[in-house]
Amino acid sequence: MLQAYEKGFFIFTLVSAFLLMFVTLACPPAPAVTTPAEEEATPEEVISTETTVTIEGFAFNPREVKIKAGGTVIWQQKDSAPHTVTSDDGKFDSGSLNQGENWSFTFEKPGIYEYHCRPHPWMKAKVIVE
Ligand SMILES: [Cu+2]
Repeated sequence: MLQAYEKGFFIFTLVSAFLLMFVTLACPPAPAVTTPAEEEATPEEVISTETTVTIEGFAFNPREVKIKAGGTVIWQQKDSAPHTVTSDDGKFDSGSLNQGENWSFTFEKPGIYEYHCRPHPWMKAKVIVE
């Protein structure tokens, strides 16, 4: 009687130990904890594939935009005077844009694309394609 009780207790202990081990192994590892300091240490610059430049007050705003290769820049013409978006080296030209008109251009290759406005050559800006 006592022997049978001891045997049962032994098996119970063995099964319990096995179950505990199984549960421990089956649990997924705790997620890695990243501190805010670590996240700030490796900043990744987010470069858009589409951005907008406003033409207003005889100026391009912003004067410098950055996009990914294959990305598109949209110009929104808000001045009463007509303006153009004209590449300094002839790669693109919007033609005359009147107030309220938009024009867009897709930049396939990385590089720095400087442009100006034909009627107002002092209006200068650039697109950086990465
Ligand atoms: Cu202009």
